[in-house]
Amino acid sequence: QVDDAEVMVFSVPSYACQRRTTPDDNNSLLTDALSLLAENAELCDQEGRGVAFRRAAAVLKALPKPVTCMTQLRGLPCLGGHSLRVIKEILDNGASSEVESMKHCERYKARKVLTGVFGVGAKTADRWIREGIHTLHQLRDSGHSLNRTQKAGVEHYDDLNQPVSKAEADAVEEIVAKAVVSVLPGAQITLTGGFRRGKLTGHDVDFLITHPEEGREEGLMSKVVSWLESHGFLLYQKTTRNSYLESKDGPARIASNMDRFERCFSIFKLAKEVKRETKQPEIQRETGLQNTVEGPCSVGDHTHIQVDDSILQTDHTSQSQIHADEQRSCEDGGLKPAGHKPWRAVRVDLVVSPFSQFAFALLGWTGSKLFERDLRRWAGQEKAMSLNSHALYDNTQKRYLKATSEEEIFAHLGLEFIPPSERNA
Ligand code: 8DG
Ligand code: MN
Ligand code: MN
Repeated sequence: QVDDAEVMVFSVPSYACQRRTTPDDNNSLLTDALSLLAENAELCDQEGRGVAFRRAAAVLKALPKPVTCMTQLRGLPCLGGHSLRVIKEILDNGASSEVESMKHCERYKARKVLTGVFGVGAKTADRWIREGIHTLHQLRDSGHSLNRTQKAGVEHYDDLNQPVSKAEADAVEEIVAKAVVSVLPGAQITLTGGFRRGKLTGHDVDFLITHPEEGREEGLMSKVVSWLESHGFLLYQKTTRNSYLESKDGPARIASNMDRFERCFSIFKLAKEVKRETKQPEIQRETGLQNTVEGPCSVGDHTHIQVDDSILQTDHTSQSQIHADEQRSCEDGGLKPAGHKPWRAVRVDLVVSPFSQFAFALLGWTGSKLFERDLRRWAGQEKAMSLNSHALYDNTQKRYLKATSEEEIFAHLGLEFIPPSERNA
């Protein structure tokens, strides 16, 4: 028994953007349980409950030491009665009965499998579940017609549900960098999302693309996508156009969550890391690209294409190979073991921002989602400002506040600067 007087009582500020949260977690037993409850609420389309559990998990994630007793949590923000009950049960018994029974619930498992398909959200999953569809096999046999995104999601289901490593993110970055400088010299790419925050794995790889001369970035996305497509790197892509400039919404609407950058949701065909043999030609070792990135297919006859000062290996049969794969997958619903293919599918998000909005875009696309949510809530509730990935508007002064760096945005908001690696709320 620990005496109350000796117990370390934690204290954390209530907005996630006021806290430093590294990728490590001293309380993963507790935060995993609360995250599962959050996930379940989100799968049930109960966003409010989901956010409440996410907030509770984030508070525990920010603690410098493992929680050992409830007394330590006195006065902590964002811990509601439900979350506290779950925490207490885990501290007492090592597990939460609610979480354990949820994990074994058929409906939960079905929701997880179905929303695990890229392009399937909570509503679609629930519609299918009401029809008795709980598995991918049942989905295939149901005869439902899937849209293009969902077809890709089913086809690459296993790959897309396997975490992306940092090494794979780096390999994707080299490909995207090559594409970007090839179609527009001087353009810049920045890794955003979880990998910018120092996470070791992710569900996708996120990039922000810009050019230091305002306006030069216009039309960039379609060129980048064409380059990637012609080099056989894309299994799927969906590009949406910028609509910010065309909008007449004005400042009143800028707090909206969706931003209007030109963006591309894609699935990359990434060569698996292959053990290098000594017979590698000198020139390939010097390029730097060769060691981590191979052409989409590393077997068969290679064609070498000169791009800038580097060489990319591209197998020109790759496109027909993709079509052959697709056909096979259409027949078996993408549910067959993939076998020994030399590549794997990786989700990649690309966003293009004009240079003048770059700092806001970078801040907005670095996350975490809860950190972003609280930045905007802080801006609105504490500072009478509206923040989004394009701009910061001061509702009192009735003007936009300019910024060319994340540091300036934090300063405008009256917040201490939190570096990306400490935004893992
Ligand atoms: P993970 O992929 O490693 O699992 O985590 P992540 O990188 O933090 O999550 P993400 O889902 O890839 O999202 C990265 C950031 O992008 C996150 O801060 C939220 C942000 N984001 C979207 N969609 C949109 C959007 O439509 N507008 C804006 N402004 N941001 C968005 O995911
Ligand atoms: Mn991400
Ligand atoms: Mn993403």
